Amino acid sequence: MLSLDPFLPENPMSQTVEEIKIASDYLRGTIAATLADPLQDGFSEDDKNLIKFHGFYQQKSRAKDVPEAEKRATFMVRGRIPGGRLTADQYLAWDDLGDLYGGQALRLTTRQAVQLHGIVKDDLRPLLKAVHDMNLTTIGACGDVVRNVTQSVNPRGLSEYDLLDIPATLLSDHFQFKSSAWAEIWLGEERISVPGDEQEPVFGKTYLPRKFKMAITLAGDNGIDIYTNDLAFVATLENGLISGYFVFAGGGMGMTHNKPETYPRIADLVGWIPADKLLATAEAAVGVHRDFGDRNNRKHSRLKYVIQEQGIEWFRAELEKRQQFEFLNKSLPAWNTPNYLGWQQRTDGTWSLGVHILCGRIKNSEKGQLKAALRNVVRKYRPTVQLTADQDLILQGIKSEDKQGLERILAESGYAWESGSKIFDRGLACVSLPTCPLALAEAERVLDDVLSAIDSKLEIHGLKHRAPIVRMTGCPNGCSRPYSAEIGIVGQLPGKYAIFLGGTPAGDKIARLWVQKISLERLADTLEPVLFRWKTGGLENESLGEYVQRVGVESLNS
Ligand code: SRM
Ligand code: SF4
Repeated sequence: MLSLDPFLPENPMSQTVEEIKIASDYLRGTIAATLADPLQDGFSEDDKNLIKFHGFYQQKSRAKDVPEAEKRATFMVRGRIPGGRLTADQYLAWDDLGDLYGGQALRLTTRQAVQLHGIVKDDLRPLLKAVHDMNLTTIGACGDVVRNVTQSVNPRGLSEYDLLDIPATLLSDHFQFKSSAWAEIWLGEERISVPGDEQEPVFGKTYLPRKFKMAITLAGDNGIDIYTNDLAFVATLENGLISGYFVFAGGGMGMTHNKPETYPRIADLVGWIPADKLLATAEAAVGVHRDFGDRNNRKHSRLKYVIQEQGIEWFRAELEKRQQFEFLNKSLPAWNTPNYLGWQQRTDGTWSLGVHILCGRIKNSEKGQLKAALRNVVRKYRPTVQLTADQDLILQGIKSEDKQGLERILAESGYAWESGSKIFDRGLACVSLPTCPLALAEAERVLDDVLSAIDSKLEIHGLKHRAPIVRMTGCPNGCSRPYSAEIGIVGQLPGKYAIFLGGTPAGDKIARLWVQKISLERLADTLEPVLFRWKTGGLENESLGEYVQRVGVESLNS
């Protein structure tokens, strides 16, 4: 029976994740034993929680045409790629791994990482070792720890953006868990620590109550949606160096339908810190989550609930006590979300090409040979690659004389890598069906049709060039950040969606629930009157989201 109190575990008799972490001997559990057992295709219920810390999830096909008894456990593996920065060799290595283990596909994520799906148990070890060999890892890509650190992209090769590489990597490395369980299990390294004697300096034995997400950007650039993170650092510059950071905390998207005690939240500005206080502040914020996050109810355990309930003043004071200095007040510059798609010249004279990839899915299909084309391009022209928080990628450092050849390879692939219409540029959908176990409705597989349908309404009203940001998810967890989009379409039931309105292009406002249980086929028709009202009632250059914020979601029903 489901608990009526959303803050109580659904089955109080079951081993909680907290107990599993404590009993795991620093994330070892029985993972190694299961790996060695040829009769098991998947891990025990307890270990299913632990493998997330190692960077992968156990899944099962949700295809209706395969009988349940025939379904085998498969795995989704996620990389930890700070700032989504890859060398040409690292991109090619991921591409190889997609061919070898991941169903000939890669999936770029909304946090600048790569995921592979459909992995079988016996392939986990060679796969994770291969990720290690490319000088990356899967450590802490999932689980109750600090996840992949996102960083604003740098298509123009500007030196001020390059400055973010060091703090992004520093944060990522500093908060990577220290247990040698990963190296023992996946690389076969010998255990050097004595059981019972191991230390996890920042997290402790029970790690964090829940996931913790960090982002870093330059003041004025919110291309990575910093307000949706637990903690974000927004760098200010002086004399060509980072002088300090605005610190934001308490963002998060996840909610549950019809449970108002769960909600998406945008981060608050805590204050400004000098550059040398970065790690101390990050440790203090992670420490507050570790010590005050709700360990009894995982639906209530994110830092956003601590901050919402205790107040931002309390949080600021707690951080100041822990880091032993005070935040300063500075005025925050206005936000932009710079476009990275298409060609841009870099400061060193070379070029970047931002490639639009629908839902981040890189594969060869009837829509074109995208995977093969990107592989050929990277092999031939050796660009560095930066993954974006909008599931795209940027090829960087292309010589002028190579531009034509590169475009030819992409054109010959038959894949529409230049998004045909503005609504596709920032349109996102989460993975959803068939792999995500939490999906209630389609997202990625229908995004193309949904965006096209809304686009045709925009065309009727002469609004195509002002297309709003549309993001879709298969459930309310918010993996494509629908609640910071101008139009958020959130799965409720198979074929039925709630529509949230009022996020803004700057990404600093939260969208609010407008209507529920709208069928897939009626989404665009339902939105059309709102588009019309925006067109006729909006101020000059006012985006749809800003319009909704001004008039209020409720007024759209009258
Ligand atoms: Fe997410 C859980 C996919 C970004 C909030 N997310 C999941 C799982 C692992 C489902 C599960 O728990 O079994 C999904 C795996 C699907 C699959 O088959 O691949 C999943 N999340 C994704 C990705 C791949 C979506 C995508 O299409 O790109 C993103 C991977 C990011 C990465 O590289 O690390 C992804 N997830 C996000 C984001 C966006 C972000 O961080 O910028 C959010 C909202 C921000 C936030 O964390 O609040 C997000 N994912 C969630 C939640 C809700 C957490 C909550 O506080 O309630 C869940 C459910 C959970 O953790 O229990 C979830
Ligand atoms: Fe799965 Fe829901 Fe995340 Fe989509 S939003 S990937 S359906 S958990």
